[in-house]
Amino acid sequence: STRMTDAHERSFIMVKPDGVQRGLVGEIIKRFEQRGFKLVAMKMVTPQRALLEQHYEEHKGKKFFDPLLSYIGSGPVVAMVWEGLNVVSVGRKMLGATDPAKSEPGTIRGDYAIVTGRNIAHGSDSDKSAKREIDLWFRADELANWTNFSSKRRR
Ligand code: RTP
Ligand code: MG
Repeated sequence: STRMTDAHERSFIMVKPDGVQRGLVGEIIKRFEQRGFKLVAMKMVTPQRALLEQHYEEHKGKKFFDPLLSYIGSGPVVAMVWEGLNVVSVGRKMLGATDPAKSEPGTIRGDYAIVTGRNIAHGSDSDKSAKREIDLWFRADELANWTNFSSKRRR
């Protein structure tokens, strides 16, 4: 839901191949954990072209589409789902601007990247995109349910 009070809002966050190769997986996970978000799913996978065509369908026909798919499909990515209040918009702020030249220092791209074509990580740009992307990358039974965890702990 897009309500500002949805503590169970989810976002699809992906460490791209350059982020994986540069050893930034732990750093990115650490930032989301420390901010207070909960990890609900994670896997390392080299994505097939068909999946990437769907994932980036909004960019089909643009000049950077083919280079983008080659880049993301070039090696393993770490696909994750993070949960928490406003995780979509806060996650985008944590990533920084698409073009690292415009990303503020302190953001992931602002601290670790210099070019748009190698910008370390992806984050869903809306609640609707998040739901679509999570459905593309994960089966329902791959998502942890934190509500169940906390009720188990109380018992
Ligand atoms: P992302 O989807 O990966 O989180 O990035 P974003 O929302 O910040 O940017 P978006 O406009 O969705 O673009 C997706 C990815 O395509 C590559 N790109 N290259 N050469 C270019 O002009 C260009 N524009 C975009 C980037 O890797 C960007 O993250
Ligand atoms: Mg995008």
